[in-house]
Amino acid sequence: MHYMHYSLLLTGSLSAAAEVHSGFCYGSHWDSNTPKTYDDFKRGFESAKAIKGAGVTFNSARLFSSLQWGTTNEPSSAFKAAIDTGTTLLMGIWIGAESTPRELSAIDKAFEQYGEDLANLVVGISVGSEDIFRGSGQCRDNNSGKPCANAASPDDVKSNITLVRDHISRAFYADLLKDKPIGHVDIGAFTLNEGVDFVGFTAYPYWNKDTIENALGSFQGTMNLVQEKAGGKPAWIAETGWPVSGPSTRADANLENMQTYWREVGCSLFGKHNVWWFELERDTYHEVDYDWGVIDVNTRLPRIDFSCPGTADNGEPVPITPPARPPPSPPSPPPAPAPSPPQPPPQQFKPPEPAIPSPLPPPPPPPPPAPPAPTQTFKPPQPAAPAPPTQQFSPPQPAGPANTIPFVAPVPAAAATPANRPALQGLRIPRPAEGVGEWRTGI
Ligand SMILES: *[C@@H]1O[C@H](CO)[C@@H](O)[C@H](O)[C@H]1NC(C)=O
Ligand SMILES: CC(=O)N[C@H]1CO[C@H](CO)[C@@H](O)[C@@H]1O
Repeated sequence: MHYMHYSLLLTGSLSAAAEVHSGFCYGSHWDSNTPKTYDDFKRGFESAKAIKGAGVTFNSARLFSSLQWGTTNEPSSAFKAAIDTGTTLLMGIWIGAESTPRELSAIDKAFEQYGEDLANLVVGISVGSEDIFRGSGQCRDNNSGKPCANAASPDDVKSNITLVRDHISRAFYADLLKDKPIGHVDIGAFTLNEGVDFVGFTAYPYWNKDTIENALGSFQGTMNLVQEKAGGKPAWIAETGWPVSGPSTRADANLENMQTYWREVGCSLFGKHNVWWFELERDTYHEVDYDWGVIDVNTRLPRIDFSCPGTADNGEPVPITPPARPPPSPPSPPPAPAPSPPQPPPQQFKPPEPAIPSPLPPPPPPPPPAPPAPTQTFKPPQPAAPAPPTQQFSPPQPAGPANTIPFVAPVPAAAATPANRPALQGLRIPRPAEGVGEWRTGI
């Protein structure tokens, strides 16, 4: 389609319009009490860039929100981390009657601080994420008949887009963003193609309860549907992935399938389409025990072999270096309650994807409700799946001086985080295995 300037990408002589973006989705918090800090984003962006062997550099980030989690209208610390690591951004605006104005205010502040440095990284701006799906009967019927939270009608989304366009066109940074596409991300079946410059979609054969054998066909079915509905507008893959753990139906959440999905679906897309994979490491989505991270958030080791057969990138795949774990910090007091916290992005209850045209038989009736998810058990790093014979895959190296990819030590909080949040400096992600707090958002 429109993004076939692959060879240009590899020679490094590309215009912005021709560039294809590859990266991951990044939530704004670890749990509702623990915002991601500048260091967290920076470490994530650096880890993503260290992934080799897939023929592309994973140097793009999709953000669901432009707000720093837990603040009223402070810009996300991801912006500075993106500038410092050269990471492009699919910026997100979490929409709602209250949250849209706050997001815009945070974006104003961000451009006040970073101006062109930030604008140069912006690939596009998504106004909303899966809101139309959450406003649909599909979501309600799959949520025990209760309306899904954070829902919007197509008209709501359109008027939010209009609001955002008007705001930006009158802002002091209007010129910096004048060529940046504004669009919306939703589940394929709820594609919005009015008032948008691009169509972002999420596609999850796992939620569609497809077997891994049918996952590629299912994904392609969704993409074809979206491209048809997009009517020539660019269609961007804003989220796709396969979980390593979580409830299993015919769609099994396990390591082997995560690997297969990367190799069959991911490798068929990288460098040809804009893709933001879900996700680099487990963050906000823990209502139940799902883990979609291609890197283990505990050990920071890669779970899968990232190499794609036959890529133009013949370099030896380099394993991601696990950074030294920060020293345990003393228990921190919970952050001061933010005045009316922003809407809970992004991954909440998510029923199976609505059916899409597909050659597959309909899924069997949903299984009976599962018992409460057990506390997550710590999983030791798993060996990566064997690489194809033509490509070398080096096993992950232990952290240490011999590492090939330097881990940049966290910068002092003063450089990046609001001065009023020293308590969060060095805060580690609470994990049930360590008996630190509850691994639930409560939202
Ligand atoms: C934006 O969408 C929300 C729903 O998410 C809606 O309540 C609000 O009215 C919309 N704002 C505008 C300006 O249309
Ligand atoms: C009414 C409705 O759309 N319900 C959907 C809930 O999810 C299942 C898949 O598990 C669909 O088959 C139903 O159509």
